[in-house]
Amino acid sequence: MKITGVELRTVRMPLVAPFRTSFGTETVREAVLLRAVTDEAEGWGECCAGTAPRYSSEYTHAAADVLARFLVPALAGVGSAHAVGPALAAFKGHRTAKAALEMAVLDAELRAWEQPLSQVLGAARTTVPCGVSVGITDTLPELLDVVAGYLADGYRRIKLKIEPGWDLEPVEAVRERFGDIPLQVDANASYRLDQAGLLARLDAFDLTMLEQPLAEDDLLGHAELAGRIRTPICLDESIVDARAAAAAIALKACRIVNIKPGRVGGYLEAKRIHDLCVAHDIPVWCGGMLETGLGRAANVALAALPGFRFPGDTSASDRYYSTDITEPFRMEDGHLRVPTSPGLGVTPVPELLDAVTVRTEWIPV
Ligand code: NPQ
Ligand code: MG
Repeated sequence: MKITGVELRTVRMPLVAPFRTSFGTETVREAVLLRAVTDEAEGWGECCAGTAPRYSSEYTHAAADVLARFLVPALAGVGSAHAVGPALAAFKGHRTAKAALEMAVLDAELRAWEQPLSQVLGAARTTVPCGVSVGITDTLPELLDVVAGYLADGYRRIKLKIEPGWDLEPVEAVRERFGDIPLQVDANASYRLDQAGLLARLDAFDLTMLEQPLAEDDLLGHAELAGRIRTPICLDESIVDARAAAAAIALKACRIVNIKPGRVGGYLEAKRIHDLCVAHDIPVWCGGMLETGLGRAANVALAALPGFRFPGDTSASDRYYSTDITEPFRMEDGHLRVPTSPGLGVTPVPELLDAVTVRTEWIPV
């Protein structure tokens, strides 16, 4: 397979409701999408970086810039997805941009081979259970209404976003109102180790896990915290690649791993982390980054692997978008169907894609 070039597109998609976390409030999802053109097939990629570098150091304009200047041109001579990572290794960081590029080449390659992504990754199921991530609200009654709506939709577990000042009370209110539902929390690195006493009070609520309480680069802090609380710690931001996952497991910094392909540099590295975690008996689950139907399709394929043992943030398309750029993912009995067509198994609808595109650039390889 010979790669001709890559089209970079920046899209802006309105969210159905503002999504508030400890690092800010999003009302519009800006994302960089890629279309890899080869002599055999075309493939789509999605960069999960956000508008501002608040979740991680990456952001959309920087991702588009590093792709155009360095990453896409470095694909000269690359003929398969497995060669993308090595070809980009000389460039430091920018994992979400690298992940998007590898995803586009992988999609093109699998479409040429007529193989679905799920099969190539090693999927063990045809549907995956869905969880949903619930943003911070202004009031507790508002939060309870939002959670009630998602439970009525059929979501199999609820994840509450927390931050200092919005933690014990919302968790207690949700437990009191909805009883013994699968419930977990995500702090997006908003606590410090000296708040371990406060976090230990979450133990009373039987949460499935506490996700990323401390800073991204604080594996030792998480290991220390793990000795002071009973709620299992799950790491998200800290797991930037398979080596970080190995270190976190060795240090006992986490008992569960959130896998986001964008955060770790691609679906192939995500698969390596899955295999490593299975070997260490560490359950994993698939995170979410407010993906369009493209990233959602690939995440659902990944979430079908056997080591994924909790419902993911792989929600239905309508959790985020009233109109997606692909055929929307719909929840059936709390599950999404794993795509079965070659590659991602979904393609953008040209008119829908054009309607949300704010910038297009062609980068020859
Ligand atoms: C998490 N996702 O697990 C992330 C955080 C997140 C579904 O909770 C733009 C770019 C908006 C990145 C919102 C969920 C985002 C974003 C949330 C990441 O930590
Ligand atoms: Mg998280």
